[in-house]
Amino acid sequence: MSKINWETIKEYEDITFKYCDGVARIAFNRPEVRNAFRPKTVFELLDAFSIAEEDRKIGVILLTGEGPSPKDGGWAFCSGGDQRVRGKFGYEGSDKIGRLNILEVQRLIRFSTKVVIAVVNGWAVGGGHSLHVVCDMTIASKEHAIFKQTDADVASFDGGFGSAYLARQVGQKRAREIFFLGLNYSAQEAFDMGMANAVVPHEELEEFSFNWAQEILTKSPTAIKMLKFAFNLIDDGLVGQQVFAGEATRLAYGTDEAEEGRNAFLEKRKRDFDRFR
Ligand code: S0N
Repeated sequence: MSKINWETIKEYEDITFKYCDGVARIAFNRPEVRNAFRPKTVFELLDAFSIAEEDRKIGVILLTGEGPSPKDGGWAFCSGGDQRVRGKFGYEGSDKIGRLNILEVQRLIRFSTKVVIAVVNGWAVGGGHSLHVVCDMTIASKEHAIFKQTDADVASFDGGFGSAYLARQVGQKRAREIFFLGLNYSAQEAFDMGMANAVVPHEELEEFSFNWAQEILTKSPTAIKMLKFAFNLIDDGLVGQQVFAGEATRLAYGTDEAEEGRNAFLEKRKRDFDRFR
């Protein structure tokens, strides 16, 4: 039972979205299917992540799964795409349009100005495994976290962030093993491989993650954001450069030099940058 006084930010059907002291908690809420996602789940995630991104009170986002399953008591972070609604062209909602919109969630996490921590409270499988990979950090339940990449079992393949960043984290050979064999890995094995930051007794998982978030919140938000984008930059190519450069431009706007450029234009006078040389 969580000792944190979470308050609901917004009600959804497939996820929960809560807040406490600068921290947002977004959780899959389909424990009966090991927190598999369908298009509706993903639309709700996109909404919640967008709200969290715009909310200045929030500095850290915890991504986790509700549980245990009412059916059998099993725990899950996320078991990937809901195979029951997978059609010929992606995952289908009530409109019957095939989508793979979880990739948009991956991008929101990757390019979020907030730190996103995967709190892996159970199975992290398939597209759920990819989500933990794309998060900034991963904290795993000692008893219940199991990492497994089943994409190739179900003729699916995350050839993007879920495999490329994984290889950055655990090395090429290990990443290929994880995808090619689809074995189960414990929290400790994930930690030893470098894809989990901490292994924590299940009872303490949420409080531990919340405390890490609180520590991050004591740091300079600008420094944390610039560090996140600097870590991303080398792997994100021109998009990484664009994100980093955009933030650098915003910082530069704070200088007297930038004000001179803007004011000279607005005052219709000749700009004078001499004193900044
Ligand atoms: C998670 C597993 C290992 C848990 O096993 P366990 O504990 O034995 O439980 P089960 O009895 O198997 O499951 C309990 C109930 O939950 C249902 N269920 C579980 N997972 C799913 C699922 N993904 N979809 C639908 N239902 C699910 C079970 O059917 C069972 O229901 P009942 O009680 O009614 O029988 C085990 O369940 C397992 O292996 N699950 C499947 C994992 C899987 O293969 N997921 C899909 C992997 N692929 C993707 O996610 C790719 C999609 C994707 O997002 C993507 C695609 C392209 C590019 C990028 C990505 C990306 O990865 O993001």
